[in-house]
Amino acid sequence: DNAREQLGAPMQGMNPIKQAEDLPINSYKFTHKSGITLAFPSLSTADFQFDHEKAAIVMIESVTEFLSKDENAGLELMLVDLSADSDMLLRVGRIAAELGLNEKGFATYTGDITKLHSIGGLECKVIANCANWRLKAGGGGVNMAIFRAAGEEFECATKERAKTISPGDTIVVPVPQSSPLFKDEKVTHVIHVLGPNMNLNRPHCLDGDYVKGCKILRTAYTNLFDSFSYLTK
Ligand code: AR6
Repeated sequence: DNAREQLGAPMQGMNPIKQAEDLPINSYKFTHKSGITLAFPSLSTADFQFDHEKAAIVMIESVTEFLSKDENAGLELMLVDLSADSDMLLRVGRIAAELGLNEKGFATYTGDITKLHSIGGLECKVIANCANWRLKAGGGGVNMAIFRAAGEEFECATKERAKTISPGDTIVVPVPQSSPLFKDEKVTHVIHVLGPNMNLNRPHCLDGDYVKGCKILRTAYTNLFDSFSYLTK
């Protein structure tokens, strides 16, 4: 609960609105001001090899549903990816712009999710991680970057919470105040999420079953956004 209090009321400078000329070409700024932002990567679309078109639709539907609920007023969701050429950023950015989601609290951002404050000048207190089922450090992608940036104390904090995670589930871990992720990046919570896996070389492979896959992806996004919302209450 202490950790929840850290989120508290919106802080000044929290809204990641940037000047138009600073924005990477495929970033869309929030067009309303509020305060508390979840930064999240596109679940399952790199190492887990999920189809991008299907993933974009599920993400947009989940984002739309979340932002339409009164109880989530003032909360913002920001999709982050490393490269301005990211296929998912471009797809999702395009659909979001068409649907006017940027006025409702959705944005995309190009950059490293572990350096949003030090490099991006943003303050996203909650970030999401594309975890593996053993909640282990390393592996690659966002998981490796977050565990590396957060240090040993965060690895211990994760282990204390849970040993494994099931597809579609989330595990919320408060970031220890001694962690560089807390000190340098102002991140107070990491939400581990396990998305659906279509990679034959990884556990829980769905072997191309996109009926199950889309259902699990939908559940993963819903659980992620609900965990974020819960933290802010
Ligand atoms: N900052 C922002 N976005 C990133 C970063 C970063 N530092 N690194 C990668 N991305 P992935 P998955 C983007 O592979 O497909 C791991 O090995 C990336 O471009 O991290 O769910 C775990 O241990 C892509 O758009 O997640 C799991 O076993 C998105 O993040 C497995 O990968 C997700 O890519 C999970 O695979």
